[in-house]
Amino acid sequence: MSIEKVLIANRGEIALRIHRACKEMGLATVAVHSEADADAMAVRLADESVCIGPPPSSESYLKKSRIIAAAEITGADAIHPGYGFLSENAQFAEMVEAHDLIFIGPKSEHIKTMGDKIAAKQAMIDAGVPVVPGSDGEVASIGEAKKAAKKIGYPVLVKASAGGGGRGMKLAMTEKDLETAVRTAKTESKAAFGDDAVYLEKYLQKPRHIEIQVIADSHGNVCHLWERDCSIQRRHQKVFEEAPSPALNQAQRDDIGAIVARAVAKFGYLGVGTMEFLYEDGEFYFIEMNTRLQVEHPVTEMVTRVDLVREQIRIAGGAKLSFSQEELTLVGHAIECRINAEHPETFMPSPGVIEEFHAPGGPGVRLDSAAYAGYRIPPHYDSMIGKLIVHGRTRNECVMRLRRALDETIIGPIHTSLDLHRRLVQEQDIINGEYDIHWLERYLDKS
Ligand code: MV4
Repeated sequence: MSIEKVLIANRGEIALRIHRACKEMGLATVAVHSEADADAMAVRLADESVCIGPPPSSESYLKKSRIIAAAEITGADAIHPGYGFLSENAQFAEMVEAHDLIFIGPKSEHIKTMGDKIAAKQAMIDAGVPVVPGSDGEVASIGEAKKAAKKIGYPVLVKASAGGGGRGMKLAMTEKDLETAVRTAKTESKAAFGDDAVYLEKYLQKPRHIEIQVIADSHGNVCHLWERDCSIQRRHQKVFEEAPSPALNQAQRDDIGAIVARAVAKFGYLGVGTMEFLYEDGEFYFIEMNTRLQVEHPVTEMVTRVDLVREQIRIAGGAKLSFSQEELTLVGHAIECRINAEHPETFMPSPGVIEEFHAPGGPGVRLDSAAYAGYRIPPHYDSMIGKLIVHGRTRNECVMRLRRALDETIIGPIHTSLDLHRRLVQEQDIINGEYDIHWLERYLDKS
């Protein structure tokens, strides 16, 4: 079961992140890439690379059989899916295992359960996790929906069971809106996911998005690595993430962490995962679980000094976690800014050539990016070109360091979100850590 060569089934900064973990473990790497990514940094650095198809991800990074063929041709033992693409595709995880390769991720049955949001919520209720008050599973008819909503109390959110990440949600302020909300949610969900199952939840008006990082090995060891606060987002795209959450005290974070770790152990989960909660008025409400490594994993790495990608690979190879819950400590504060190649006003992708590139450095600064001077950003993929992560002993030190690091960073002449971040770190609410999930959209509306 030992892993010697890892195929990286992803692109951009996360492909490089996985390559770095592999190299530090003495493992060989295989980069797969589309025709648009031939000059990617991960392709250049990997021991071997395989072109798996034309630029559209549907023809390359999403082509299961081509990726598996690339692993077989190069003699890779394991496949790391990164995030996005095939990372939460239970069928791909199954296919990988069926070809005697190791999928660096959870068991396919757990990917499947968590992909079904109704099943995920039920599993977490059974494991003792607090959830948002809602319907008892699916609402199959308007009549059922009305009955459930009356019990829950308006406003209610209609959510698609096959959705997640904000896709396929409809708000009903009063009973008058409910029929339309349920019908459109069902129609849209059927069209997008081929499944029209929906459920209801009480709509929380001003929560924070707080997620708990967990990790479990195949020997029954489960740890939580506390939380990340990801409330600063626009249209369900996170912009700025931090750990620990400025809204919680140590007793609160230890309590919710323990609840989550116990639930994950009961569920029999393997690998890294994130439980997403809404947090309002001192209470946590589970909404979804992500069964992948997340974009914002570095903030947790900075405050716990755990290499999550290294642990993922160790776990997949059958090793025990390299730490126990008691050995873990939270040190200082970390903030991540996502750097997107996008227009500052319209937020439309703004690809092109990066001519000038200067990475920030110095104490407590980490830049996870696969970009370089001369790099052409292909127009076919997500606009995120990197992440700036800063650590400080206190939140204030972290914010001051972040300002300084943002001022050092040069990426041009393309448009990026760096200017937005430079403005955000001057805002009193951000400095004070006083925000909810609607803060950024309100801020952008008035500025
Ligand atoms: C909610 C909610 C309010 N009440 N559920 C959006 C993404 C998906 N993961 C769940 N989402 C929400 N679910 C209830 N019962 C508000 C949101 C929501 C949100 C959640 C987290 C981060 C940003 C958000 C932005 C808008 C709405």
